[in-house]
This record gives sequence, C-alpha cells and structure tokens, in this order.
Amino acid sequence: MSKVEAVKALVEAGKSKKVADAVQEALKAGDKAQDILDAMVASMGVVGDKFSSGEIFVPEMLIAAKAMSKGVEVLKPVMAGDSSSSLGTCIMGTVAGDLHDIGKNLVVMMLESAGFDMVDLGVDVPAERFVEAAKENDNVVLIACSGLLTTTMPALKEAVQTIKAAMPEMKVIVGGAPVTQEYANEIGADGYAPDAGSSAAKAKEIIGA
Ligand code: B1M
Repeated sequence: MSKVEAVKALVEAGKSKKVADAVQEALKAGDKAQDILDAMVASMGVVGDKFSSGEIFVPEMLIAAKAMSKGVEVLKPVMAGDSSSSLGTCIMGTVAGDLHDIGKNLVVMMLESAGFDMVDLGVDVPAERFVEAAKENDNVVLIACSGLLTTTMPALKEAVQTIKAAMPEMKVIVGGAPVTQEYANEIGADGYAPDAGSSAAKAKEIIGA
C-alpha cells in the first residue's frame, strides 16, 4: 500500500491519532500535498456512501471527519502560499443549520493562501451574523458562504439575500456540494466555485483583483 493509500485508509477508518503521522510520512516520501488532500477528500466520499447504504452511522461519519481534520492540519503550512500582499478581508462561514466544516475549512485555507485576510465564523452561522461580522471588521471585500446539505440551501439563499439587503455593494461567493452555478445565480450571489481549488481564482475575479 502506498503512503497516500495508507492515509486514505486511516481517514476512512477514523484513526485520528495515526493520520497526522501518516500524512507526514507521505510528505517525506515525496507525495504531493494536493494528492494527499485529494485522497482524503475521496475517503470522505467513501464514508458518505457507507452512510447512505446504512453500513455506518453519524458517529462513524463524525470520527472520520475528525481524522481528516487532523490530516488537513499537517497539510496547511505546506499548502499555504506567499500571502504577503493583502487582497482585503473575507468573512466566511457555513450557513445556519449546517454543521459541515471540512469543505469550508479547505476554502478558508485556499483563500488565505491567495492573499485574503480570513475571518472564519465557523458553522451554523445565522444570516445576520455575516452582516454583523462584515461591519465589525475592516476592509471587508468579500463574504463567502458554504451550504453542504440540500436541506440548508434555503439558508444559503437567506444568507445571500440578507447580506445584499443590508450591504448591496458587498460581493458574495457561495459553494458546497449541492450548490450549482444556476442556484448561485438564482439566489443573487456574485460567484460560485465547485471546489476549494477553484474558489481562490473565482474570489479574486469577483473582487476584480
Ligand atoms: Co453529513 N452528510 N450529515 N456529516 N456528511 C453528507 C454531506 C451526505 C452527502 C452524506 C450522505 O448521505 N451520503 C448527506 C447530505 C445529503 C444531502 O444533502 N441531501 C449528509 C447528511 C444527511 C448528514 C446528516 C443530516 C445526517 C443525520 O444526522 N442523519 C447530518 C446533518 C448535520 C447538520 O449539518 N445539521 C450530518 C452530519 C455530519 C457529521 C457532523 C457527522 C459530519 C461533519 C463533520 C464536520 O464537517 N466537521 C458529516 C460528514 C463528515 C459527511 C460526509 C461523509 C463528508 C463531508 C465532507 O467533509 N466532505 C458527507 C458525504 C460526502 O461528502 N460525500 C456528508 C469532504 C469535503 C472536502 O467536501 O464538504 O463538499 P465538501 O466541500 C467541497 C465543496 O463542496 C466545495 O469545496 C470543498 C472542497 O473541495 N465547497 C465550496 C464547500 N464550500 C464551499 C464554498 C465556496 C466554494 C466551494 O465558496 C464560498
């Protein structure tokens, strides 16, 4: 089994204590950080499929998510770019009713690497909180909202519409597994990105950087 496959297997099995070391070993062996990340994302897909088929339940999903987060912590400094020049502040969070944060955390990491000063509001963020945070912080140029469940897509819509009603000029980017470009257009977002990798380029495009 390759080092990357070992990381994937450990995440799937929810072995939090072993994942960080396995990621370090894969990096030492010359595996690329992006390949290790892709493998961990793929393992979340496997975990999701096992949940859908009734093979595992919520606690196992949670344990696997914790294991992935440990691996991401190790990759963070390796994947961070040179963000010496600031593009401005970006407020980010997962919308109300939604507790998924791995995808959101990856987007935070990519936007930070691209040069945004990130304010991470965490998960289950009420629509009004995005507006408050934008007012509390300096030089906010972008608000980024994740919605990771089909059932929280209305909360994503509410977040965008609340932000636009309070701050019509504020740029908003949205994303998350159930979100599409069409839905982003429908709810009045300025942009959509399908994954963390493309979120940085889209965010820069939206603010005209
Ligand atoms: Co949940 N869950 N979960 N879960 N969970 C999914 C999402 C699900 C697909 C599993 C399944 O059934 N196959 C399913 C959703 C189905 C649907 O929406 N129709 C589901 C369900 C049903 C649930 C519960 C309802 C289960 C229950 O209680 N019965 C429950 C809901 C809780 C809640 O939020 N209120 C629940 C709970 C949980 C845990 C808490 C146990 C845990 C999350 C822990 C955590 O995040 N800290 C969990 C997990 C781990 C998953 C899976 C297995 C993995 C999610 C993940 O991290 N994926 C997931 C199955 C799957 O994804 N296949 C599943 C990896 C991550 C990198 O991908 O989040 O899509 P993703 O992020 C991507 C893109 O979406 C994009 O970039 C990211 C990186 O490339 N992106 C953006 C995200 N935000 C973006 C923002 C942008 C741009 C791009 O711009 C702003």
